[in-house]
Amino acid sequence: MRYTLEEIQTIYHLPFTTLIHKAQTAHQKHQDPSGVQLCTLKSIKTGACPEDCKYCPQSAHSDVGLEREALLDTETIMKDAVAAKKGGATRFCMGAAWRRVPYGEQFDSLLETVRSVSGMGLEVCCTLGSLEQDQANALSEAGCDVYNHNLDTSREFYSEIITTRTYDERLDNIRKVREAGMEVCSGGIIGMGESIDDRLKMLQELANMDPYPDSVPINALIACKGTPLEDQKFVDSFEFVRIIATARILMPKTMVRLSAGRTEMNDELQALCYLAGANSIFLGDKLLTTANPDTSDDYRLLNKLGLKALDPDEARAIHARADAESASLA
Ligand code: SAM
Ligand code: DTB
Ligand code: SF4
Repeated sequence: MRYTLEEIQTIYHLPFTTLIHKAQTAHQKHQDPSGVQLCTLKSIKTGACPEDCKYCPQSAHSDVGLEREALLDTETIMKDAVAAKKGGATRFCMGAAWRRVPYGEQFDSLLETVRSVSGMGLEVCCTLGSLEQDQANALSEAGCDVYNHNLDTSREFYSEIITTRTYDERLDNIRKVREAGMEVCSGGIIGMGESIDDRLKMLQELANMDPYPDSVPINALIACKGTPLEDQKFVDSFEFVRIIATARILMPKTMVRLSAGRTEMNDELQALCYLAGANSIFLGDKLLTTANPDTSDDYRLLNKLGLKALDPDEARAIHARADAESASLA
């Protein structure tokens, strides 16, 4: 189904009550309404990234005072993976501040890490920058289930934020990920100074992919000191919730991840995001380089709301059932 921008604008600007109702209707049909996917992030190669993404504390073009780190070895990463599993995460996401994934020793070490984490029974996600097709294939074969590669914003606003790569390079990389048989995780950042239409155009790009991404992370900009976006105000709560709801309506089968920015959100706002169709979060006190809420606070809120950790097998069964129902109605 190809959405026009006008159709998406109509959804986004619905009365808030109707918007949430529509998002919930899609959510109740296609998702486990009581399940929240718990993912843990680990920065496996930090800082000194040659890309000039204005939002990112890891860009070498920013001056954040971040300690740079070489690629971590398998043993070190496995300690975090074990802790993540103990903490209740079902997916372990590894991020590297690379423009392109390197070949040679570093890639071999990465593959060993992927095999080890996958062998523990955790879903594995990697976000490492641009890949060659043979690297995508090798990652997939080693057990990487998902690759995260965000569009981040609209095609039109992209060059305001990043000049060292193009939107088409991003889309091309996503095609390689699919070709290799990995799930696609792709979303963006809200609150960088883009217009509402830029946000909707980003959702349009994502929703019109065939198929659309399996997960869509929606990040609220964390304005880090030393980045060109350090003075951006935190995104308006209701604009943020509207984006989550619109994403849920356009992509009913995707996992909508309430990603960066939760430390700035109170319980009520996070609950609104769940109501709008978010069903995935990062669990653990750190994202890649910035803070995330305490795990105990996250569990406290989930308990208060009667939500629980999503069982990946149960989620797949619900998705398949909803698909079969939709097919029989078609
Ligand atoms: N280097 C790889 C890439 O760019 O695809 C992977 C790591 S990169 C840090 C992953 C994502 O983190 C970015 O696409 C962006 O959406 C998000 N991100 C980075 N800095 C952020 C910030 N300050 N606030 C919110 N999201 C951020
Ligand atoms: C995504 O969309 N958000 C995560 C994950 N994918 C890799 C990263 C958020 C990073 C926030 C800034 C930091 O901690 O460095
Ligand atoms: Fe590098 Fe990714 Fe940060 Fe851009 S977002 S500077 S590519 S780590």
